[in-house]
Amino acid sequence: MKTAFVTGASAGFGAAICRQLIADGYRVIGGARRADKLAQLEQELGENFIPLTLDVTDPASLDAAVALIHDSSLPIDVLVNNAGLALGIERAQHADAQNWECMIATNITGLAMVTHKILPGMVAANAGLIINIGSIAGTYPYPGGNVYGASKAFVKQFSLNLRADLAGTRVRVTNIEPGLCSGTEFSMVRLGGNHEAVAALYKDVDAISPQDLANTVSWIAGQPDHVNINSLEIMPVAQTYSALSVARNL
Ligand code: NDP
Ligand code: 8X3
Repeated sequence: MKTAFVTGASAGFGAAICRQLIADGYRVIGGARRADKLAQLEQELGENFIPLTLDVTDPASLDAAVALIHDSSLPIDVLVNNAGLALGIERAQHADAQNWECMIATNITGLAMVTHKILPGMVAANAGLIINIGSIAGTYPYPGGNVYGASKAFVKQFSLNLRADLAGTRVRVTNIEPGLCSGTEFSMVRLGGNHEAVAALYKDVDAISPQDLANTVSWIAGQPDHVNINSLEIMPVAQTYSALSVARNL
């Protein structure tokens, strides 16, 4: 049985990915800070779900989690670097510095350090797949995207650079770049629990669902060993590009 390690398993995409990978026949180690949410998922998914309390921004927590994984003698076949968040939608000049620090610590440092811990085992086994959850925000700028979008641009380039470093190995790396998705806690976290603003964001929009994203992960993980999906951008049909803005009489 193959083992997957999914970060950010307690909600949203991460929980849906855990459900899907278990349905696909994987044993899944699910990491997140909220142990109660992970315990609920364990109740639902049974013995093939292994909950792991983990704060990717805390080196001691990460060390302890990786020690548990090593002690369990479960080689990680698939790592899904999903834990991440956006905080705030203010323009840069009005943004909260602590929000920026938290996004950098989680989306950049956390993702890089989880990878740093897991990658050597994959290279030693000459097998494995890392799926990073980036965002369209790493490609397309928008007002208020500032550090969040930049953190996802890091994920995009880090994924490509990993591919370069892994030349000559059979370890695979994919960056998934989703657009607007409903049914997760993402916007509630970003907008500080403002239910009205969250409802307005998703009003009358057929957005991507966590299951759509889990299906995408499942498809990537199901590719033959010689196939690497470098990147995959996925938006709802309802979302598309718009013209650049022009300010007049500046
Ligand atoms: P959710 O808020 O629903 O889930 C985020 C998950 O990350 C939670 O399980 C949370 O668990 C976990 N997490 C946050 N901080 C940490 C941390 N320090 N250590 C460990 N786990 C952490 O959001 P989504 O499911 O929507 O987002 C998942 C990923 O997808 C993120 O990287 C996000 O940027 C990306 N994304 C989301 C889109 C969307 O529209 N929803 C679109 C594009 C990308 P806990 O709080 O228990 O630690
Ligand atoms: C989440 C998608 O467009 O809200 O990463 O930044 S977006």
